[in-house]
Amino acid sequence: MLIKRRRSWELPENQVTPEHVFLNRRAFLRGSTASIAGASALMVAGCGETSGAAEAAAASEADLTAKAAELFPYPANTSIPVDRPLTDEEVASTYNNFYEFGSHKRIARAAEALVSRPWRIEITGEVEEPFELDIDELIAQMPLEERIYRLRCVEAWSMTVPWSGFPLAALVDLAKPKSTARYLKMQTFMDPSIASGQKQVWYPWPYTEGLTMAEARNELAFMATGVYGKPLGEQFGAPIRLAVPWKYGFKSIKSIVRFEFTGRKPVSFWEEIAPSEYGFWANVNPEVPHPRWSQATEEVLGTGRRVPTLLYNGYEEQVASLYKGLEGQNLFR
Ligand SMILES: Nc1nc2c(c(=O)[nH]1)N[C@H]1C(S)=C(S)[C@@H](COP(=O)(O)O)O[C@H]1N2
Ligand SMILES: [Mo]
Repeated sequence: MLIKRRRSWELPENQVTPEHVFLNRRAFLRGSTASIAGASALMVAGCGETSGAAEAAAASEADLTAKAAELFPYPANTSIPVDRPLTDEEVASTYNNFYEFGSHKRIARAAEALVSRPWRIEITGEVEEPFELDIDELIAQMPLEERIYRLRCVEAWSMTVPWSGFPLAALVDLAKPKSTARYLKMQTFMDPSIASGQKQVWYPWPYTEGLTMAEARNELAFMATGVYGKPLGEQFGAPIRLAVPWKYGFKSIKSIVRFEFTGRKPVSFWEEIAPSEYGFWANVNPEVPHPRWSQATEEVLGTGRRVPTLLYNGYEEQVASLYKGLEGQNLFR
């Protein structure tokens, strides 16, 4: 058991070298595509200006991402045990929920339209002083580490991935919330010109999620800036997404631009769409079925197997104390 556990932690480190090669190649490919587009735009003289700007933006995204990649691998935090093998990177990278780019799982290609660097982040609301900063300025100040987490989607599938990032508690400390802050509300970017899903006006864009301050400070609440030993691909929610593994996957909001500390409980995206099916807490519990299906088991992506789902997705020891005294609330949807 222990040996198996160690192995699953060590795996991503072993994979790091080839992944760096892959990343550099990807950055190179992007850069060169941009230059080809730029060059042909120059030949069609007259409308060079906007194309030139697009070229500069694409080049700087590739350069900034390559620069961010130099910080990898982040040191492994092996204190949180995981008893499942990692999901194959190819599987996890091609089966994603990211409604901004479509209401199906094959959004990876479409999500590449997202320009994930440079990326501004706003920290606002009930804090000593609201401020904005760049994603890489933020990363430079944070205690970086890699953790392997399980993710259980409310649709009853799961995966196990190595996130790189930092504890959300460190961002909370940087923000200096006032005592009036009771919740942390987070929001995804809003740009229907690149995210065609956001043209579907019946959805309450931008995607919004929230945690209590105690949840946000829990040791498991993690901000991921990378996965599989390199910066997040767009489909995973580049350049920064939440990972709260004891809750259903929809709480783990992607591509965050705004952190707002507030006295009022935020209404999240899925809660607003279907309050009888999705709530604020959304803690994993195999004994509380979704109104339309059982949550007792889950399909482990890439294995073709179903396994029993665990209370708090197996993280009861770390999080159960957060919910003492709240038993009357809808903690499990
Ligand atoms: N902005 C945004 N964040 C999101 C979603 C989304 O559609 N938009 N989907 C959520 C859901 S339902 C799940 S299961 C996870 C999936 O994360 P993954 O694609 O990295 O596996 O992202 C969550 N975060
Ligand atoms: Mo999900």
